[in-house]
Amino acid sequence: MTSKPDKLITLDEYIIQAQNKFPGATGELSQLLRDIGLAAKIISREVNKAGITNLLGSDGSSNIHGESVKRLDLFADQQLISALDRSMITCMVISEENDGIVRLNSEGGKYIVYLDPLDGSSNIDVNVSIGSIFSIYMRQPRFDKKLVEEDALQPGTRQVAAGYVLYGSSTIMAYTTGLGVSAFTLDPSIGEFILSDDDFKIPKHGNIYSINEGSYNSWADGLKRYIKYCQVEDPDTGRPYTSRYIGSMVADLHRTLVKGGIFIYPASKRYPNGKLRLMYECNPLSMIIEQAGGKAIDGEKRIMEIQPESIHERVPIYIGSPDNVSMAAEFLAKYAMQEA
Ligand code: AHM
Ligand code: MG
Repeated sequence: MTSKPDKLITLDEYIIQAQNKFPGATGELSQLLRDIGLAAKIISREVNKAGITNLLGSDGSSNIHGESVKRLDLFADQQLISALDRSMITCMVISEENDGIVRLNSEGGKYIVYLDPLDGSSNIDVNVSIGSIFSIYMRQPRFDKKLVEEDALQPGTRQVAAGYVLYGSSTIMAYTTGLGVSAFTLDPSIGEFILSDDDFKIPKHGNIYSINEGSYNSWADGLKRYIKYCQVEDPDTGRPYTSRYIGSMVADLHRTLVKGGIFIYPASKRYPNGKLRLMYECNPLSMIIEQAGGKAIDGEKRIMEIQPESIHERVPIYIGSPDNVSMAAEFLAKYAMQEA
């Protein structure tokens, strides 16, 4: 469910208009969002021509001109980090592509940004949708004024903004600053993101479930039974549901936002804590989904209330339409009690 704008507004205009509603705003968060928008346009351009410029290759390979090329995910990482570095507002970046924290030139900058520069990397080589994810926190004041990794270990409820860019059949950027979700579509002919949906809302219930069923045998009993419930025929509740799984979280989440349903990446034998990362995959997409009226839990607890212990930690996730997520949680709770 979306709310279509009645006139053409670019991402930059929209961000400035939103900022003007808060007279005391410094404009720094607006600048940060515009920096991410600019990097997204550059990444989108490279994603679209990746096949011809050899960006699909590994680090150290050469393109047809004999120039050395970077992998697309490293390229995306560099574009986003240098865009954030230029405006001197962000003090620290944590990215899936870097083991430790990345200190930027502006040590005094007031924002900390988490990035998954190019999510869905296994889909890069097969021309399937991929995405970038970002999550923004304020730096908390410290008595010694030093900048340390612990400054970044804040629960998702403290995010001041979060969003994603989906490089699909068109490039879409969606973000929230805690006042609903806005989405923009890139018009490549003018190189601008144009507001396509203001105040995005997820359907309360959806008929699609999304999970990698290859790990079925090692799931919790409650999850096995919930997925069977999704598959049982019951026309009154729209079952059997449809199964859809792209393998790029951003793409699976965008579909869930538009059409409703549930996306799950559970704990399994291979991934005892789930595969997806709390800080730069689950928290930002949970903020988007909650702002759109949905729910995101780890099976029991709200994802955004988890106190992180490390910057790259993983967490199981059940996310999507509120009715679907609540139903999945009921199955998990009921059969966990029976297993205990
Ligand atoms: P990545 O960050 O290495 O790309 O991994 C994250 C991706 C998600 O986008 C997606 O939901 C998941 O991995 C798919 O994993 P699997 O192939 O195990 O189903
Ligand atoms: Mg990822």
